[in-house]
Amino acid sequence: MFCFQCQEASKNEGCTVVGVCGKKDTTANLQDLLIYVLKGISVYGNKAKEIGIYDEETSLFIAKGLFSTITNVNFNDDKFIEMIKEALSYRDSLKNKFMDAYKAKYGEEFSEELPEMATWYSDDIDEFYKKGEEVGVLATKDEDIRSLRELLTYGLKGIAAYVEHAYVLGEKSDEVFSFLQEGLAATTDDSLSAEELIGVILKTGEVAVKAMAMLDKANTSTYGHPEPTQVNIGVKKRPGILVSGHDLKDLEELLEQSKDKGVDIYTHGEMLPANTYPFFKKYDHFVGNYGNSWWEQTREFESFNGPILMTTNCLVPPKDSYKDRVYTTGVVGFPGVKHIEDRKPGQQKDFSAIIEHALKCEPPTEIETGTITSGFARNAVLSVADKVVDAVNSGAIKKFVVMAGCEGRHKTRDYYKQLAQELPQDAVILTAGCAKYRYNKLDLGDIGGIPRILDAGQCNDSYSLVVIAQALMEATGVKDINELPISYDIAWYEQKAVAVLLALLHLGVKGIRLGPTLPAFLSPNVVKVLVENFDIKPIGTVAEDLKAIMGEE
Ligand code: FS2
Ligand code: SF4
Repeated sequence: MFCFQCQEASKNEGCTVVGVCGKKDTTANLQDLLIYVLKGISVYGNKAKEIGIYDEETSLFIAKGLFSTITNVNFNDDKFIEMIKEALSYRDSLKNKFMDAYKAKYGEEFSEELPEMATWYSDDIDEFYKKGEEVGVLATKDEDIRSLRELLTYGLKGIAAYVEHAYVLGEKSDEVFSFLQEGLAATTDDSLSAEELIGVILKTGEVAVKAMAMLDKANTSTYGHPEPTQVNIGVKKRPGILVSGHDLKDLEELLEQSKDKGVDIYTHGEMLPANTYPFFKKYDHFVGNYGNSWWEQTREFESFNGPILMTTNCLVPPKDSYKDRVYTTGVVGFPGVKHIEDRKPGQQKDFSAIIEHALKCEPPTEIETGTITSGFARNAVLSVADKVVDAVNSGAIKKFVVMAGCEGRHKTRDYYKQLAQELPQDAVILTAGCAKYRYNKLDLGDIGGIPRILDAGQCNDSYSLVVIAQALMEATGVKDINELPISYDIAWYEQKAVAVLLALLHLGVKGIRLGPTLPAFLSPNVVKVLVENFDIKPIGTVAEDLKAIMGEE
């Protein structure tokens, strides 16, 4: 195996024996083979589109396939074997449609030479494992082309997750779906120069903004606009079910099926912002958030005492002490962990097993009490836009610091807590994603009623931060996004953060600080391009960065 797609890649170079995330080498190789076949489908998909053939089911399959290979989503070899088989069948059916249409249109057989991923086939599982070893990241020998191809692929994985979430709520875009195939096909094209690949990567940022806007629309049109909310972090006396991940539809169906059953529902990690949606507030048994970000689950799932529903990333390989209480659903999977099947058309998923399980469990052990504030998504912030603009104009707010992104295990991430603590009283933190758990329980006060930590929601809600920046531009008459009093100090971990980063670059944002380390998949030359064109920089010390952020260097 060789994997370097996340921030915790071993030695910031790559995992080669087993993933720091717990991914086995066999799983990594099967994931590589799945990506390889998805690229093969995309080679045909791209060509088919040119002659007017588009298949939504195949597009959705590609999105789910990409999503399932994001860090901490699926650890189950059997699932990847099943998906590789399905992928080969999708590829061949699309190929046949394309070949027939081509012949009908041009009166001759299609005879262009195609890359191997468009033609390779096997139904032998041993061969899957073997082939997976050959077709991973290191198959591209040139370090810079490899870096660009992977940067592109990881951006596409992030977009795929947004697309899948939006699709479940009835929002879709042929343009975004098609771009997943265009981007994947570009990674197979040996004739593309580094400059041309960079062009596709920047377009990925543009499509990421569209995908994020689509997901925002899906969420807010289904569940209403998040409202500023004090979310309870203590526990109640009844048995509970803990819901983690990002999938709001799963939460909705679980809440509906569990009402009046004698159980309470709590959020964990990235599900916290669900507590701020008007739609979910109507459930009396939806009682708050338990614990912190994803990596603390090994301790917090233990003390929760009840069953846990993992709707998406981040799953940490569960300890035996609570493994029987973990349920996965959707694209998530782990060997030996119970999986709740997908919904059938027109029906809900069946959460009865997890509800019955909860009733046999002790209530959660309290680990903290009080509340945390969330719900400052775009609508809530824009509803106090006058107040915010006045505070900026009067100098009461000198700086907004976007500290969005991911959390992770590394001790170096204490940087974000310290920076939050040491930011001067006239700085406001804008956040989204699980990165906030480093500092969202600190009391940083407010500026004239505006909290100094504005939490827009999940990493999936980063679009809110874009809308807030654009609204500030409009209100202050600033023409260049970089003239706004906003500084970006992004924490990254997995591939959705890569999509968000590319979105920010597309919007022209310069001077982003990225930490706790720069991605292992960026070669020195690619870093150079990002520094020269976008002034991207790694985080420094808290003291240095504070000065620079506040414009005191
Ligand atoms: Fe956090 Fe993990 Fe949200 Fe990422 S829960 S790092 O995959 O999705 O951000
Ligand atoms: Fe390593 Fe991250 Fe890949 Fe897991 S996802 S194998 S931790 S680089």
